Amino acid sequence: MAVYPASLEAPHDVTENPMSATTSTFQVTGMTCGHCEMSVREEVSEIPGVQNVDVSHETGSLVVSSEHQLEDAAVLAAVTEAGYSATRA
Ligand SMILES: [Cu+2]
Repeated sequence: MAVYPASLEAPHDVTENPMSATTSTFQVTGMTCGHCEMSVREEVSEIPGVQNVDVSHETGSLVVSSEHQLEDAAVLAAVTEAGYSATRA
């Protein structure tokens, strides 16, 4: 499990439903077009357990659906790998 600084709000607005995928939302900075979205989607899709990636360069939102709770660090690292930076939304 990831450890969060005490100064941050609890990171989960995750809907815990055992019958459906877990969804995590992140805020990505630096994306300017559809190609940026594609880069982020490709990298994040490679994380084991990821089922769906929704990303918008207009809002900077990144919504990751997965079969189990992902490590935030894995998603943030994938976004960094794509060339952008993200924070947990
Ligand atoms: Cu772009």
